[in-house]
Amino acid sequence: MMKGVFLMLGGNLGDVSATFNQAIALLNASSVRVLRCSSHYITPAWPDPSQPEYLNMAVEVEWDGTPDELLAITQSVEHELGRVRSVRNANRTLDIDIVLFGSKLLDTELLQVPHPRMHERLFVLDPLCDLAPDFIHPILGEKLEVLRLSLKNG
Ligand code: A4P
Ligand code: MG
Repeated sequence: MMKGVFLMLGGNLGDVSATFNQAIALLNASSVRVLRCSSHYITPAWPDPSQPEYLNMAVEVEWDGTPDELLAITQSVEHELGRVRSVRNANRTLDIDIVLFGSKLLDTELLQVPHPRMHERLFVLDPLCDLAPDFIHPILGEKLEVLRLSLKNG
């Protein structure tokens, strides 16, 4: 079983908190097991803060398959919960990103892991540090909590 797999959930349309609960139920009903959940964070929309605020949360999952198989499941959950893909950074009911897959590095057409922008985003690092502040970023070689504090303190 693969541990240290972290997903980032985000959304800014509809009742996002309810959508998160449904997403967790759908993941658990598939072959993904949700182990731990962060708090919910209300965050300004990036890059355009005039858009509706987001709710973000991180979850740690246990997963026995490949990263591509996990992506297929997270995308089907997004789809089932009303996500319509349009332009990049469009408002959405639910986005699920695979932010970390243990210490694995992936850079394919389908999947970049660690998520290439995770260390620039408090809306990712705040929830993630609820769960794994001491996890070492596999490229940057720093603890997530150190990355979070340096971003927060500019
Ligand atoms: N993809 C590549 N790597 C990954 C990964 N690690 N996890 C590919 C998931 N997917 C990955 O994603 C487009 C393609 O990225 C997928 O087909 C997959 O093969 P998408 O979910 O359709 O599009 P997107 O989410 O609009 O694009 P992207 O690049 O994921 O956007 P970001 O950078 O994740 O930003 N503001 C706040 N406050 N909170 C947010 O959560 N999220 C975004 C999305 C913008 N602003 C936000 C938030
Ligand atoms: Mg996405």
